[in-house]
Amino acid sequence: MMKIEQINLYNLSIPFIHPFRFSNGELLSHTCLIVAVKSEGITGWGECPTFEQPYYTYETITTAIHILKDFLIPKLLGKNINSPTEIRELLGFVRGHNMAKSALDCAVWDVFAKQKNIPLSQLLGGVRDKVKVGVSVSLEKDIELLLARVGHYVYEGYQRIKLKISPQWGIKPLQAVREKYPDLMLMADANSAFTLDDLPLFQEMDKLNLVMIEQPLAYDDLLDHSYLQSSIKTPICLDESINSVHDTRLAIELKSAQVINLKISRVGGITNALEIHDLCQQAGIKLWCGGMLESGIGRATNLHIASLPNFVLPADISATNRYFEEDITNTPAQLNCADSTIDVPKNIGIGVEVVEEMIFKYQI
Ligand code: OSB
Ligand code: MG
Repeated sequence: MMKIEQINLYNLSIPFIHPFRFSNGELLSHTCLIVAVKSEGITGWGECPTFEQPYYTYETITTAIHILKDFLIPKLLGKNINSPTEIRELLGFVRGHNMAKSALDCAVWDVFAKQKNIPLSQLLGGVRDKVKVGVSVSLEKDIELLLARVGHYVYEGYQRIKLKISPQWGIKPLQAVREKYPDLMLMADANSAFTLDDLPLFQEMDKLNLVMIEQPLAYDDLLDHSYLQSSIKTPICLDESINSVHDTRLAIELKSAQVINLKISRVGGITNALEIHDLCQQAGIKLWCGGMLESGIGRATNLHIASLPNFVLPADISATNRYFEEDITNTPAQLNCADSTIDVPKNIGIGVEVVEEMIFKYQI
């Protein structure tokens, strides 16, 4: 039982070490919203990792501030909550805006874990203390630069590499990396840049022994993905197309994918993520935890959910130094290079302490 006494909202912009390019745009810094939910001396933290532009989902920093300030936060202030699972219901009067909702949902889950004096992973039913991870490699100006970047990450110990792909480059980057690393766990993420007309390209990709092809077709499609999955043997993974439990049920029924990249923020919070997790486990759909280039707060939350049993493929959760010069928490995430894992934080709640000076340093 908790009373939501106060909610603080911060807008941060943390510069990336390298710009992050994908089929839809380029990001120079991680602009995000951080929420702090306060209850009886405990502070819970959550991150809304939407971009400034509607290039991934329709949400932007500006819409998220609007929805949080004018609708979601007023609904929660002063409320008594018996279980963190009540947040989804309470915020259900707003349609969509999953990333705005997710920040509050995660912060309340953090408060409950801290009240119970246990790590969030334990509250969620996690079964492992470290998580297999890989790295998502941004589009580069040419193949040589891409190979250098991939070489750097492989040298650091990442055992799974995800390449962003685009119509401009086609299959060439994948072929180049596959040629140099015949046994690497390699996968592609198209961020919806292709259509079914590109079937011949995907049939070529099918020969490269990829772990999966992520979101090849439209961001709101499930049907064409089903056709594509029936035409190639490489597993298709859905990212942008899965925003709810309902989307997940449709994808299972339509056989649109064999794998889902589950992001807490994209599905509107932990309660939805848990339900999707269980649904996929029953249906034989494999999961892995995706990333939104989060700060140390969102990344910590992701590590906890990725400790659940059906997260069976390497996560897009990389070490802090893959993104930023420094972490806004006291515990930068580090790669265990021997087995390409990152430890799930062991302390209570999200298990990392937010450094207040860092919040002010990066606040805009
Ligand atoms: O499509 O998975 C994606 C980052 C921002 C938006 C969308 C995606 C990504 C990534 C990066 O691939 C994953 C990460 O390292 O956080
Ligand atoms: Mg993706």
